[in-house]
Amino acid sequence: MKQFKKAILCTCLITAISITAGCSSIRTDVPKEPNQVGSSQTTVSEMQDKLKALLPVGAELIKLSDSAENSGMLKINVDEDAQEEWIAAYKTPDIQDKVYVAVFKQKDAEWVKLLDISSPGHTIDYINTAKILGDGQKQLLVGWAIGASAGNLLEGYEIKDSKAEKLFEKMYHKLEVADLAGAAETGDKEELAVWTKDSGDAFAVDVYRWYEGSLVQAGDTYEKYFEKVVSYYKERLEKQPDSAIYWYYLADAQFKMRKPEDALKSIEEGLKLNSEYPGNGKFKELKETIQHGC
Ligand SMILES: [Ca+2]
Ligand SMILES: [Ca+2]
Repeated sequence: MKQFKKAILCTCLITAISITAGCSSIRTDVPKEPNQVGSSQTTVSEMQDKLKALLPVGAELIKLSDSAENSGMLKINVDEDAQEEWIAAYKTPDIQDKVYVAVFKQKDAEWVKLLDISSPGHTIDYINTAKILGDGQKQLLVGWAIGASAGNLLEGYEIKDSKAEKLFEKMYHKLEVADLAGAAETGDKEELAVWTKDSGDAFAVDVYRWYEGSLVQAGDTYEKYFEKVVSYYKERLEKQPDSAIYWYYLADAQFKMRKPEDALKSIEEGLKLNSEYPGNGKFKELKETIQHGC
């Protein structure tokens, strides 16, 4: 739990979380930058020069992770063929508060730019690939940091036949990307567990999966996934039992993991506090939802 807390508060730029059956574990999954690139033994430095030549004049590559050797480039497969593409993050000299991400693909001897997107925020929070569509390929995920309060904006892109198409946008404060098993999914789609900040370290949590053209709530993953959310709030309530917001989200998590009786008990604890926020009205709303869902 301590490890999870540390990780979820971590502001590492590139983090992926793998969840295995029966337990959860966390790993920082930074795609590797090889010392040598391709069969021609091109060095990373030479590769930087090649890609920079395709960027606007004066563009500077920016770091994609905290690792010292990070060069602002990632080698990662983002489309339907087995060959890896290069992703570069950069800034231009004229607009310093904007970040760009470009994807390059090698076609014959040439490198071509498939995608060049700019941030609505000032920096990058997350970048990786994941099996969102469940078609056997991985799609590109880019999380732009908007601000401490507003959080981050996640964008998903499908890159196919040398064309990039934006699939979705989703706001988040903390994000987990993992293949969460669920009864409604027979493929190997990865799900997005989205933690949205409410107040302090209290988050509204939900899990989403791609289904028929959009991200939808993956309710079939709740029973297993929300075990960790329940633990998260129970741990905080041990130290701060008079926090109504923790009781509220504990009840929400218990309901989602199909423990309505536990959820109703948590609501009663929350109601006793007569808190200004989230207020008894919110507790009663949740109670009604639970009673209708029972
Ligand atoms: Ca590829
Ligand atoms: Ca899944």
